[in-house]
Order: sequence, then C-alpha cells, then structure tokens
Amino acid sequence: MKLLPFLALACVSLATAKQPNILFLFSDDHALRSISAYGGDLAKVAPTPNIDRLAASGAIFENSFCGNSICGPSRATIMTGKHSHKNGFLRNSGKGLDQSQWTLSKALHGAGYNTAVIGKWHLVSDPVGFDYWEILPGQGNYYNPVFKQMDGTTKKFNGYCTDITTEKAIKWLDKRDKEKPFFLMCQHKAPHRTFAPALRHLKAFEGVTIPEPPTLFDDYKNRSGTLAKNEMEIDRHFDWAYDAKVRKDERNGIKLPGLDRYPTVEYRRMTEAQKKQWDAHFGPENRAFIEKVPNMSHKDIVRWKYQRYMKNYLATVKAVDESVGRMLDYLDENGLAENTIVVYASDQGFYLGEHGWYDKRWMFEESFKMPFTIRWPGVTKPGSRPKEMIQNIDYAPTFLEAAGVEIPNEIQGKSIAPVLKGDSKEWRKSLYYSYYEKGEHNVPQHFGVRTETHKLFYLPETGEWQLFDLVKDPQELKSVHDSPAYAKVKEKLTQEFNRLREHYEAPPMK
Ligand code: SGN
Ligand code: CA
Repeated sequence: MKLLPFLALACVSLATAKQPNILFLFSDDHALRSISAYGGDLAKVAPTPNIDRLAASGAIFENSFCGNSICGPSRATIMTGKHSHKNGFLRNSGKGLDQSQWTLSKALHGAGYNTAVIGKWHLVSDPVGFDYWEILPGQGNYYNPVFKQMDGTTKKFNGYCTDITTEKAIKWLDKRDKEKPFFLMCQHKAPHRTFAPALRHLKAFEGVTIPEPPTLFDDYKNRSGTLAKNEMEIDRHFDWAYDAKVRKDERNGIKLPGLDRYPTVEYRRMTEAQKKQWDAHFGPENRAFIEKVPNMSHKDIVRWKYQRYMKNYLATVKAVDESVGRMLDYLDENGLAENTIVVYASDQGFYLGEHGWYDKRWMFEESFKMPFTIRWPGVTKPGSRPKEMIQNIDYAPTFLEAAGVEIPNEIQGKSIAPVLKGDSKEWRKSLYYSYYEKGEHNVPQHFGVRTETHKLFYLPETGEWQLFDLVKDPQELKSVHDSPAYAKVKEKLTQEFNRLREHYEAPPMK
C-alpha cells in the first residue's frame, strides 16, 4: 500500500457495516497485579469487580506491553501507532506531541466519528482531532482538580478527580452527536502518585494485610549496578509526608528514616471538611505508628510503609473500577453495549513493592506490562485470555480496522483483530523497547528486546548488557548475559534486537 496523506485516507474509509463506537477507558500507572482478573497474589485484595466484569465478557491480555514505560511517551504511541523515536515524543519533558503527524483521533474524526478526550492527557500540546476535550493540566490533581477547557481557560471542580472525569464522560455521551459513532477516551489520573484515594474509600482496606512481594528487600545483586542507584525505593525514596501520608506535624518530633522532603500537596488542596475526613482516618493510624516507631526494626518500618502505600494505591484503583462500572452500565442502559468496543488499559505498569520499588520506567516485567482488556462484540470470545505479545503500537491500527479505515504504512503496530479471532499464526515473536528519560527516579536509558522466553537490554550509560531467562527466572533477579551456558541465546537475541531496530528504523543508541 502506498503512503496516503491523512485527508485522502479519511476519504477512503472502507466502512461498510455500522462502525462500532470505541470507548477507551484508561488510567495512569495501573499495574496488572492489582487487577483481580489477572490472578496472582493480590487477586483477593484487588478491588476490581468491574474491570473483571469487562474481562469476563471480552479478552484479557497477560502479555500486553508498552514500548517506553513512561506516561507521555506511552500515550503518544497510542495516538500514533508508532514507537517513541518515530513519533518524536521520547520523554515526559519536551515540546509535546507534534500533532501535525498522523494521529488516531484525526483519523477517526475524518472517518466520521464523534470524538472526545476527557481527563489525563499529558501530551503537552492541546488535543487535536477531538470534537470535545476537557483535560487535566500536566499530571492533574486528585482533590478539587482543575480542568483545562477548549477555550484555553482552566476551571476548578469540587470533588474527586476520578469521579469528576467519569461524570464529564457520561455528560458528553449524553450530549454527543447520536447520528455518528463515537470515540471517547475517558482517562483517569489514578492510581498515579501520590496515590490519594477518594475520601469514601479511605477505610477500604482497614484491617487487611496486603501480601508482600518476595523481592520487597531486593539486594540488587547479579544485575547492573545502576539498579541500586535508582531513586524509587519504598525504603529510601518514598517520601514520608508526600507519599506515606505522615505529616511533620503528626510526628511528635520523632525522626523517620528515609526521604522526607516534599510538602503535602494534595492535603493542601482540600477544603476544611475534606481535611477533617482525611485526618479522621490517617490521624489515629499515624499516632499509633509514631508511638511504635522507636521500637520498630528498619525492615518493619519499610513493611509499614509498604502497607500504607498499597492500601492507598488500591483504594485509588477502587474509584477507577467504579468508574469502569458506571461506564459499562451506561452502555447497557442506553442500548450501546452491542455496538461498542470497550478497552480498559493503563499507560504502563508499576512496581508494587517488587524489587523494593514504586514507579516504573524499567523494562522489567512489572512496568513493561500494561493491563489490557477488550470487549469487541462479535469479535472477542468472552473470557478469553490470549497469550500473544501485544504492544501499545497496536491500539491505533486495531481501532482503524474496527472503524473500517485503511491502516497507513507508516504505522508500526498491527491490528490485534486476528489474535482476538484466534487466527494469529503470523503474530510477532518479539518486542522492541526503548526508555529515553533521564532525571527523576534516576533510571538510566535502556533499549531492549523481549521474546516469549528471554529479555535482553543495553544500557548505553554504562555500556552494560543484561540478559534474563524469563522461564527460569521470572522475577528477573539474575542477568545471565555473561554466562557461557547462554552464549547461543545471547547471540540469537542480539541478532533479534538488531533486526527489530532496523525494522522499526531506530536511531543510534547514545
Ligand atoms: C511525576 C511523579 C513521578 C513519576 C513521574 C512520571 N512525581 O513526576 O514519581 O515518575 O511523574 O509519571 S510526582 O511527585 O509529581 O507525583 S508519569 O506517569 O506521568 O510518566
Ligand atoms: Ca503513567
């Protein structure tokens, strides 16, 4: 197929059957392990009955990955169907997404869709290709958030960001142009840092003990020395007031080990009534902790922080899940479910204490993976769990296929429709990964390849290679790059890495 300019492409819409609506439900930093449909050790505590409901009525992918495990770049990839080096959005910082290039929203809009994005956007430049948008500036806030309006002004709304985003999405659905199919991106801030729950959910995990991952006290041995230099440990870098919610004025002068630098940004945003609810929950817990702390071991303090982190994280997930439930109910109640593709995904994974960490960025499984569940009436088999490796470059072409729009050559992903239909003999056997940011959390740049059984990546800063055997070492605790037993695997993966870099036209690694 020849490369078609956008306008020509819009005109050659192949749509014959009724174009399905596309409801894209998205969140920020939602790790797979905290969705109970994925199973695993957190399944019993993960508050996700509605995401599970969606998964049960469609397909859920265990092997779903991003191309660059950071917010803006992941979103830019979704909007363009291309890896970061091709769409130009390599890091969160920067000029923003160049929307003069081909984008999903422009293509669907051109193909007759009524389009909207509501909530977290994080692509710096204002949305293009949307009939309606109302977005959080930058990272946005949890309490009483401000939303940027289409006329460039900002407005503050009282309440909890996840709920407000949902209400705005439903309001738009009510008012949309019903003659057209819709493409709605409903995108939450949660469960992103600083993991601030809806006040009604503060006590959701009271009395519950969250299982600890086996690597909560990782020693970072047998891997690149850069791991120990990251600044995302629950132990050393989870800020006491900002992240762990123990304010300075609540400490009785006791000094706590670890990072203690940031202000209580979300607390300061609350009304007096909201603060009262917050304090009624955290106050007594914090007092009890401060009393105990002089007699606690360092490890027990880390464990306490882990519990505090996870309960707040999961409580923010609970509101996201309720949002998914409300959106699914809306489709049911309005007779839209049968002709609407629904996706729930998040921009990358996240560390929930694995390797002692929070945050993401690394190509290790927990942050490389994105949750992805899709219900495409007539296409997905209810309750299916495809094993194929999909990536966020695939979303745009999948939606284009659904909309009957020809997929331009420049797009690097592939429609996952064949996988959903169980016809995936030709499906990819390897994935390309790149991470370019340098700064917060001190994770170095790295570039790699993952197959169904192994992972290889290169760290230009130190000139190191890391190789992991995902079958024998699923927690990725030992690089076998220099092990003679893996010489053949290493050679094959290096070749595959080079092949992928050529295939995706990746620039030299610096
Ligand atoms: C913010 C967070 C970081 C986080 C980045 C990227 N700090 O800067 O912890 O890694 O976002 O996250 S915060 O104090 O502002 O919460 S991303 O999801 O937007 O890429
Ligand atoms: Ca994110």
